[in-house]
Amino acid sequence: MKIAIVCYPTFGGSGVVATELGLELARRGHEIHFITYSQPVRLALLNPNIHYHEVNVPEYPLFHFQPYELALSSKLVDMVKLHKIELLHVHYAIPHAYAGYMAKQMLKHEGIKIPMVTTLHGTDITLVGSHPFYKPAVTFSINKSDIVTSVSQSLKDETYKLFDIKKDIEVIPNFIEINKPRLDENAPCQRALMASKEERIITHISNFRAIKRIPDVVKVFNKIQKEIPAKLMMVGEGPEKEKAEILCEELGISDKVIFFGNSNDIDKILCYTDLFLLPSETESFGLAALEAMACGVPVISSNSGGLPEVNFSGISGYLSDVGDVDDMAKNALSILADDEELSKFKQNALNVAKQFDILNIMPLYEAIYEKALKNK
Ligand code: GMT
Repeated sequence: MKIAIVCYPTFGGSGVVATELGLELARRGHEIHFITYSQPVRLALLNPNIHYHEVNVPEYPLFHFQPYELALSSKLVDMVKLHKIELLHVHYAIPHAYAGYMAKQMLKHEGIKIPMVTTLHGTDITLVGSHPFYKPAVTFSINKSDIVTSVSQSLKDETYKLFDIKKDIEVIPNFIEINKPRLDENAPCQRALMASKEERIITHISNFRAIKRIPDVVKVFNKIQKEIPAKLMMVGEGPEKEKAEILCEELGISDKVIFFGNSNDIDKILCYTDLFLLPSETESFGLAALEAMACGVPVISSNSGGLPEVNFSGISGYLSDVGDVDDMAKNALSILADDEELSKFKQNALNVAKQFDILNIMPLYEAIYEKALKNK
């Protein structure tokens, strides 16, 4: 199949999922065209089936806001015609489903029928999309998609609750490539550089937005390090980062916390991690937790949104109510304080992650593409 993938090219989960999906489809022989405003961070153009087309938005001083949706829908029309693309798969409803719908309409006028699959990722529904300023356009473009998927049952339920959706939403969970080589053959895990032998290493990875409840990460770690020797790795950039640095200083734990900024070396950090913290206000899925589990790292998370569909409490880690830092710290210590318990949870985390292996999930996407093409 010839498929156009539209996504946000940044470090966010939706862009990562879209990129990994495209890479795997290309390995399976499909021709994949990424159409976005810059090259997705995890996209290596190493496969002849992978193409990248940049959406350029000319700056015009008259405009207060440059019309990205217009440029994207025009680019989609041009690329569909030029490369004979058969299907659009847009990730994140805003504004991609809307731009995709416009492209479909323009192409229809030229006698070209192309189906559109829209994948809902989370904040496009929960935080941003349900805002009254966007809601009519988001509702419309979801209803006008040929097939709609969501990354968890929780997000599907939420979408029906918040919008007047007339379409079936198919749940296709996010995935991970379990068997990919995670470390360089010549560069083994560098745990010794980060912490001493008796210290436990705890990691948080996110875009440091308020929804991630960054102060809870620091507070949970603070409680842990009072009981056992430990270090905290904070990976990512975002508006809450400075606040977290200040909180670490106030708590007198700055020497035990390392702020990495954004990193493309997530696997290198996860290889020496003992426990992952994700206390978010909500997560439609929690891809970061799955990435940790795939490296055999148990997860302490909140129980909101789709997190219980990924992190199985008492097995791959524990779930607590949002904001309950005492419970999170207690659960973390119950895993970390005992070597045997820790290795049991590590093994379990990996076993749960295997359920989300790309090889299990990819046929679900291929099946919906075939369905969309058949019904076009
Ligand atoms: O919240 C983020 O970290 C970014 C956000 C995005 O839009 O890329 O992530 C959302 O999509 C991910 C991939 O499907 C999910 O794993 C995240 O849980 C989801 N974030 C939220 O729902 C807050």
